[in-house]
Amino acid sequence: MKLCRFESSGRTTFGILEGNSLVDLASSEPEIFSNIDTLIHAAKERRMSIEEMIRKYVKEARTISFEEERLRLPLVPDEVWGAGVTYLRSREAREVETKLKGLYDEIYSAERPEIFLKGSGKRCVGPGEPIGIRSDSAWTVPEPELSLVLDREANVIGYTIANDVSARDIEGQNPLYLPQAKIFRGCCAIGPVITTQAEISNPHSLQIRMKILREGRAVFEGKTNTSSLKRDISELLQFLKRDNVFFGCTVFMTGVGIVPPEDFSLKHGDQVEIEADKIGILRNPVQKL
Ligand code: DO4
Ligand code: MG
Repeated sequence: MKLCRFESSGRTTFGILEGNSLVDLASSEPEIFSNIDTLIHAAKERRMSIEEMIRKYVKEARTISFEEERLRLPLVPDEVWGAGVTYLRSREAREVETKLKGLYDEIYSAERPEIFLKGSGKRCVGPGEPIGIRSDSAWTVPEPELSLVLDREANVIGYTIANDVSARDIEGQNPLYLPQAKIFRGCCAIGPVITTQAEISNPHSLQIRMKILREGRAVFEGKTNTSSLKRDISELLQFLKRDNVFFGCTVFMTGVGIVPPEDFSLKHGDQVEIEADKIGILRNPVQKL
């Protein structure tokens, strides 16, 4: 199932995208279907799966026709975490940008993966909302990443796509600047939906695509497959979970495998489209801050 938040009659509601329809689950049981958190909680209390809960109430819910503009950030995560240098392409690109040669070669093969805090849902944007370029960055790129949606016990509830927008010049200057390269207004886009875990039997075989449009023309196109991930997703998750605490829902980005060439930077007015099999396309305009 594809969980989403969408605009209906002037308010944001929670439901599912089914074929060409948006089903407003909150219209049937507002307390259960207020958001993904309340749904997870209600399902646990009743010892039911999320899918079973939805099937139980879906017939009573109001349905409207799908329009992409209606989609909103599918969840407001308490925290967003990221894994880094999990694809060969990310390792190569980072080695080019850094002054500390060998740093990313080492992390790519080390037992412990790179894991960093990207921020909270308050800095995330949803479908159609602007992602940011820092005012002090001249080299910023989008990073399309398959991402896990986790509950309070760090169980995988579903999958979404996140755009880990990153300032490569700041990151390349000094690795200690990573939080500044990664955390700013509009630094993370998430969406268009959360596809429940049951629908994705193998997260290691999903095609990821990215297209960047400038004045309507594609100036970059790339693709990868999650089969090229250096590490198993469960291994990444084990490291994230170790002695950690999870509040509400967490989004965990699994790293980027598509990086535009070194002379490419996002510009104000660009449009970024990132796509994953079984999840859909997330489109965001770019804004220089
Ligand atoms: O070490 C820098 C960040 C790496 C990252 O974000 C990625 O590989 O996706
Ligand atoms: Mg990344």
